Order: sequence, then structure tokens, then C-alpha cells
Amino acid sequence: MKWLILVAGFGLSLAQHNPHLKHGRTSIVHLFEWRWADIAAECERFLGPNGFGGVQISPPSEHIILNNPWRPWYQRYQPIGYKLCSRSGTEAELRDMITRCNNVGVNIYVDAVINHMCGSAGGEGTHSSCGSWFSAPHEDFPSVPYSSWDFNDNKCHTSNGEIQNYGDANQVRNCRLEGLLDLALEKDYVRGKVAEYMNKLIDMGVAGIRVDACKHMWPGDLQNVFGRLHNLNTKWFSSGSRPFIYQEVIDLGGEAISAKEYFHLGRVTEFKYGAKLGTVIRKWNGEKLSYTRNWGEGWGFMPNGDAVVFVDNHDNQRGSGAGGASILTFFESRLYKMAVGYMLAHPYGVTRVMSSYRWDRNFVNGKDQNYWVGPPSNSDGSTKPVTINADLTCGNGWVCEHRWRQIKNMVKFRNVVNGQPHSNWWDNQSNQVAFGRGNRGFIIFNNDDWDLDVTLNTGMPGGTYCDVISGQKENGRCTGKQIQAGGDGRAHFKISSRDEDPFVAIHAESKL
Ligand code: QV4
Ligand code: CA
Repeated sequence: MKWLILVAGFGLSLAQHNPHLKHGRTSIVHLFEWRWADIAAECERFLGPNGFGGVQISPPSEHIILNNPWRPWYQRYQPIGYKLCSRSGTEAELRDMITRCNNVGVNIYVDAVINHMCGSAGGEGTHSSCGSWFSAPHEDFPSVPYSSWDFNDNKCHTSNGEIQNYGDANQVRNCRLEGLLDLALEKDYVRGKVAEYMNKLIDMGVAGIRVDACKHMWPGDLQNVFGRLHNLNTKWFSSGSRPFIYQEVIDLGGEAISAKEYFHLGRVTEFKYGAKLGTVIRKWNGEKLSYTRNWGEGWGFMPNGDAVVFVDNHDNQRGSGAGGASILTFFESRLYKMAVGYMLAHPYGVTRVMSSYRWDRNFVNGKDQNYWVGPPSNSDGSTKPVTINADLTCGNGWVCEHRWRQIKNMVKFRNVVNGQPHSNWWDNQSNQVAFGRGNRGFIIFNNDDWDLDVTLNTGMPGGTYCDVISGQKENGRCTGKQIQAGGDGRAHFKISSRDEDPFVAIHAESKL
């Protein structure tokens, strides 16, 4: 009996850790600031056919509209209410997107901003994405409705009501983050409104939620809210499925609040992952790829079953959030592709791929003055559509890292090797390393300044394989390098340190 209760409790706490990915898919892509109509089309024409498991969307809730600076991306992290019209589109477009993506086996994960509403200096009026009236100075948001009773002002004891010291857990959770009006999630009423918002989305068919700014909310309050959530819509998910929860908590160590306080509620973003991987690939601080033999928990990362991992996110790719200068982004594409390739080949964590838009960086004293710049937009502030060029790259200022051949093919690699162990490790005690995933895949990197020339046991069945980095298998032929594995699984690899992409990856389905 005791044992049964234990098992039941364990099952309950792990339920929200499952992303419910379909058809053996393994990765999520963050289509940052994309319009719902473009995401729907991308699910059907690209993500479904290429084995992507899900999309993290930008916050769908009604948000403030800011003029100074002009229409920054971060206005969407300042909610005005829970109506579903946003810079990405209308509620009808959102619903259409969820339906169409689900119908091709691609899940939708919502970015939910529930710690706060807009900033205290947000003014009063109808400058909001659905046109709802609100008053920041009076903490009045009639479209929810929330009034000043629903905010934390009395619980915060700093001089100006702001978080001043991240060493004090009470401040971090009860005071304002950058002036953002802090919701009193201890109140049954507030919890009910937040859960109602999330349940509307769950009923529409989303598979889970990225919960923004969890460090700034008490785990007990979150537990209450998550406990109120419906099971996933049985039109697309098996009955009894709990929504996938992944919580944004930045924990690089040294603060009052640590990620592990949230593990029982769902997964947590592992920010050490991208910060360390960037440091290793850049060879900073004496780091070497050969030191990553025990990558994952061996590097002090959170337990595998609790982690969501990524090379960069929408904050740290523009220098805020966590990780600092070591974070790799599309701006340094050669190193970036290696980092994403490493992440997708390695078994640790649920992987999230970033997909960005371009902006002009302008560093002054190490800070990008243009970090605020919003998505490609027309003069009326509406977001430009994602156009697709003849070579399948994106136009109109959209980077579409997820469409880069090397990244797209590594997303597939991860699906093909899913469930296989990390195996057949090799390194040169410097920056040349290789590892396999059982007998289903093998990858090898040369991040040294000299050429790699080595014969290794890949663990793969004998045959000719197509490298999915320099090319790919198309109509049974290989457009890139070919790798011969003998009957004993041994194969010869040569990678020049000057190659466009100094790594090679083969898998069971790239066999010719
Ligand atoms: C300014 C001043 C304040 C002042 C305030 C009021 O800086 O000192 O009190 O005016 O007058 C924007 C502006 C910020 C402004 C604030 C309120 O950048 O200068 O404060 O609005 O008007 C994003 C952006 C923020 C942005 C916010 C809201 O990154 O710059 O603030 O959206 O628009 C921590 C957290 C972590 C967080 C990370 C960035 O622990 O949770 O910082 N990450 C998430 C999201 C992130 C988002 C938020 C949280 C907030 O990923 O994108 O912040 O929702 O580490
Ligand atoms: Ca808070």
C-alpha cells in the first residue's frame, strides 16, 4: 500500500515533465516573434516533414504597445490581460495555427507571462494589442479584471518596490522585476484567473507551457496553479495527459533561489548548458572539447529528466538574461552550428532550437544598444511575414536557423538515435572528439587548429553513409562527404580545420 502511494506520487510529479512529442520526435523550435499564420504554414511545409516535435510561440496574451523605443520585442512580456490578440495575430489565427500544427504532429508550447502585468511606467489608455483600456499607475486591468488588490505591493519591503538583491528570496519573489507590476499569486482569485487563461489554451490544443520568470514566483503558488490545469485535449493527445511544464529559472549558482526548488513541478531551463558549451567551443578559460566526455550531469547540470536545454535563447542572444559573452548565436554561425550539432547529438535534456530575426548590433561598453529591436516590421508596426526563398532559406530579415541544413539534419539525427546510449567516445585530449549513439548514429568534431585524420569504431553496421553536415542523402544519393564503415564498424575520418563545417555526422537513415 505504502509502495503504491509512493508510485502514484512519483507518477504525478513526473507527469508535467513529459513534452508529449509525437512520432519519435525529440526537439522543440522557438519561432521567436513569428506570426501565427506563418507558424501554421511552417508546421505543414517544413516542421512536420522534417521531424520537428514542437514550437515554442511568443506570448499570445494581450500586451502593451510601446513607442519609446518603438515596438520593442519585449512589449510582449508586459501583459495587459488574457485576451488572445497579440502582435502575432488574432485569436482565430492562433486557433487555426494550433489545429493545423497538431494535425501534422507538431506540438505547440505557449510562453505564459504570469508573474506580472506591464511596467509601472506603462501609463493609462488603450495602447494594448486588443485595445483594452488599462491603467498602470492605478494597477487597474479591467479586461481580466485585476485591481490594485491583486498585486504584491504590501509584501515587498524594498525602498522603491523593486528587486534590489538577488540574495534575498523574498525580494526576488515579492518585489517588482524591472518595475513590472507584480501579481499576488498567493490569492485564490489571481490563481484562478491565471489557470483560466492557461486552460483556455490547453482546451484549444496546446501541449504545454513555458512559464516565464518562475524564479520570481513561489513554488507553492505555481503548484496550486498547475494543479488546476486541465488534461490535454483528447482530439490530439491520449486521455489523462498532463500539460508539459517548463519553467524559466536562471540558475548559474550563487543566488538565493536555485532551480531545484522547481523540479517537482515540471522541467526547468538549464542555463548552465549554453553558457558552458559556448565557453568550450570558444576554447575560453582553458576549456577543451575533450573535457566534455562526461557532459551533462557530470558537469554539474540538473538531472537529465528535469532539463530543457538550448545553445541560446531570445534573451541571452542579445546579451541579457544569463551566460554573457560566451553565448553562441547565429552571428557566429560556424561555431554556432557546431554547438547546436553537439547539443542535438548528445542524449542530455529536452532540446530547444532557437530561430531568430536579424538586427543590427551596436555595442557600446559591451552592451548592445539595439537589444530592444523588434521583429521585421512594416511602418504601421505590423510584423512582416516570413517569406521563403528559392533555396529554402527565409527572407524579410528572418534568420531561420532551424532551416540551416546542418541544424535541420541534426534534429533528424536526434530522432533517429532516440533512446540509444552515449557510446564509443574518442578524443585527442584536445578539441577533436567523437561519440556515437549505440548503433544508430555517430558524430565527430574537429575544433583544433590542425587537421583530423583518424580511424574509429563507430558502432554502426558496415556500409556507406552520407555525412548529413556537408550534405545529405537525396533520392538515394549523397550530396556531401561519404563515410565507409567496415564490417567491424570502423571508419576513417578526415576533417580539415579549415572546412566550412569542421564536423561530420552519420546515422542509420543516412546509409546509402
Ligand atoms: C525600466 C527600468 C526599471 C524601472 C522600470 C519602470 O529598467 O528599473 O523600474 O523601467 O519605470 C522592459 C525594459 C526595462 C523596463 C521594463 C519595465 O527593458 O528597462 O524597466 O520593461 O518597463 C523582457 C526584457 C526586459 C523587459 C521585460 C518587460 O528582457 O528588458 O523590461 O521583458 O518588457 C532575469 C529574470 C528572468 C528574465 C531575465 C531577462 O529572472 O525571468 O531577467 N527572463 C524572462 C523573459 C524576458 C522578460 C522577462 C522575464 C520578464 O525571458 O524576455 O524580460 O517578463 O534574469
Ligand atoms: Ca513575483
